[in-house]
Amino acid sequence: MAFFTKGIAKLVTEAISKRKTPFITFVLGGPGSGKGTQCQKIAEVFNFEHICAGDLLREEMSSNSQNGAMIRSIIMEGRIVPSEITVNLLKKQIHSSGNNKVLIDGFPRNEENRIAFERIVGVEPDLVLYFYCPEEEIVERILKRNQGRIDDNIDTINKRLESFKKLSLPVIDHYTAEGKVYKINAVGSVDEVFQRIRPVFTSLRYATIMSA
Ligand code: UP5
Ligand code: MG
Repeated sequence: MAFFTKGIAKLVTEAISKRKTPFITFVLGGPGSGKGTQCQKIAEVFNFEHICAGDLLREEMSSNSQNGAMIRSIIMEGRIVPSEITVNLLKKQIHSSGNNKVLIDGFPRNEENRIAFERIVGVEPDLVLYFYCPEEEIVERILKRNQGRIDDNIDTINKRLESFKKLSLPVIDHYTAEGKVYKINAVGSVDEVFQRIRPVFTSLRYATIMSA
């Protein structure tokens, strides 16, 4: 908000509200790279809806639904849940949010996820944030987290890292070729990292006014 007067902020809000489809930002990066932490801040400061694919799957896993046991074993193995399940959970959440600016945290994780989202939800992302972080930092952060996640142990962390490199990096390459990726150095304090992200969303506001 710092660079904008109230009048301009109102114009931006109106410009975005005229879009027929929500403004979608995919937030990608290795496990523990800070996606969730930074999404919370972006959501708060720039008024986005934060939808975390992993959280939706963990809720589904604990809900005793027919897919619960399958999701649990896939998460334990650091593999990727079938696209149909995740995309339908995301679609429901996007539609019920009522917010036309959405951050999708930790999805798509492979090419199949990406294609299924485009097919089932019928939109493509406007922007992709990619947090890059060295593996030693990732391992240290996750082992310190201590929130009882079933995948926060060294065996599963190594499998999550392998899945990320093998399956998720090609998705980032795809969007890089489309010119949609904004790469963020995820090392530093939470506030330092947020200061690197902030200009993306402030310039976005400006671009939205220009194209409105
Ligand atoms: N932390 C954060 N920022 C920090 C900083 N700048 N400096 C120091 N510490 C920092 O952060 C991780 C930890 O680091 C926290 O303790 C935080 O305080 C600290 P966080 O913000 O939680 O990082 P994030 O990138 O969100 O890490 P997360 O572990 O949630 O990432 P994953 O991508 O591994 O987890 P997710 O929940 O997205 O997915 C879990 C599993 O679900 C996947 O492995 C997969 O099996 C399954 N899944 C699918 O199959 N499909 C999907 O679409 C999504 C998930
Ligand atoms: Mg997370």
